[in-house]
Amino acid sequence: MSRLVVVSNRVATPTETKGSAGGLAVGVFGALKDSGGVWFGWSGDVVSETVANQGPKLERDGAVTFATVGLPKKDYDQYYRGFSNAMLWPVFHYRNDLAVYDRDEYAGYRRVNAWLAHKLIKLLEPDDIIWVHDYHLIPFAEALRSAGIKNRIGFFLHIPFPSPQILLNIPPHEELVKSLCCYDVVGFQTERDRIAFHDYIVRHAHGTATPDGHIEAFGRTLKTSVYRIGVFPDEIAEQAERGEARQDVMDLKQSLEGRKLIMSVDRLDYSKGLVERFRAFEHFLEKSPEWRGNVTLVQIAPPTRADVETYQQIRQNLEYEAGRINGRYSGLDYTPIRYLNQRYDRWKLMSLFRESQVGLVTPLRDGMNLVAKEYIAAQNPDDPGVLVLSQFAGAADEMTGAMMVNPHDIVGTSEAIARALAMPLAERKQRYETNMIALRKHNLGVWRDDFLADLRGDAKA
Ligand code: ADQ
Repeated sequence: MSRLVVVSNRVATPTETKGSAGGLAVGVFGALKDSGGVWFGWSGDVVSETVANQGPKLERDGAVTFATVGLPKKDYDQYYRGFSNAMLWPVFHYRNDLAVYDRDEYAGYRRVNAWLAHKLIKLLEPDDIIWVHDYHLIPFAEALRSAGIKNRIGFFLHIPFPSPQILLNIPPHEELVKSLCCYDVVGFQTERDRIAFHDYIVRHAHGTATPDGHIEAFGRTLKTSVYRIGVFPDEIAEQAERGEARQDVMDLKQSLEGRKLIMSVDRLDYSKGLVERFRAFEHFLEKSPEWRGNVTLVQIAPPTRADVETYQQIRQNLEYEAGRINGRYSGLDYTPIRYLNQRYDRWKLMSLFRESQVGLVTPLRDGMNLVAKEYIAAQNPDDPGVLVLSQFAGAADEMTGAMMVNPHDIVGTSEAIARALAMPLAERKQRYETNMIALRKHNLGVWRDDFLADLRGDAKA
């Protein structure tokens, strides 16, 4: 079997891949271990030019080499904070209003992609297959191709692909799509993302796209497909059950004093619909006085990208909203929203999911949303909680047993919370079973193996 080379903006450390990190790191590491290979990308450190220009730092773990590089401040600002997170992220999440375009940042984005590609070339072998992840690295294959690299290269987009009318807001949209066409396989989370890409190819790039995903454009042919990212549900169930008896979880239970628990866990990001969620919970308390004092929303939201201005604003808005709602409905011994800006160990999150009666996952737009899937997998099959899920999360296509909401509809979401809290056991079990069938069908291993089979299989053709 040819070696696998994974390229992602951030590389999980060897310790993280041993289980404390999210499932994704564990899933990708599993594939690397099977075939042997390299995981290449940014270390997460901002370093001096001199340090950055040294070769990648190599750490070995069995057949897997972790190869990381630091980024100089200017590159971090232009490639990561700038074009990736102040332009691509908002537009791909349909938030043109928050996008900031700067030509220099875009040039920096391309320059860093080319620089990273050249660092990787020294580690490549002729029959390696290369799997590139996410929006930070769209031009990566193009840079490798211009250096004469002929290996099979695949790309997986973890976030939504916007419809063409939205994408056109990015001034260099054509260059970006042309760069994507330098891959051999391009994978999306959902069918609607793939169709949006096909639409652009046909309407704006004078290319062709067949329904089975064969694309011809910009003088290249490639395959597109949908690979739904998932979780390992049995592992999560086990973690959740084991954690139940641990002290932190017992303490939380005790502090609830018999109140029902609604759980929400997200990175602190404007795409996650947190303000709308808080308002829906407020509306629910307003309309259901019998629940005041009897239900607590725990919102866990660790800050991310704190040096991007829009992220500072969302943080302020949320603090204001949480304070306002708590001011309105708290009692001497009751706080309706517990809002926590921290990261937690995975087992703790899974156990909290298991303790709760409702999982409230209401992004305004999300590529997939793994929290929704983790929530289901963590439930006690004999007494499962209810997932209230945004129709705009990629996970909504599969989690058909969830109560679906439009997160912009504050009243609708508040009604769904009320229904979820009152739902009889038989209906909860039925919805849980429906979701579990889907979770097992498309677990994380299936996502990874299907993608790699397409990348490798095409290589045989
Ligand atoms: P994210 O936007 O980060 O991922 P999500 O899919 O929900 O969103 O994954 C977040 C992960 O981080 C989950 O595994 C969650 O448990 C974990 N996490 C969140 N808050 C945490 C906390 N406080 N402490 C510890 N862990 C925490 C992007 C896309 C998604 C897509 C994924 C994977 O935006 O749409 O589903 O990639 O493709």
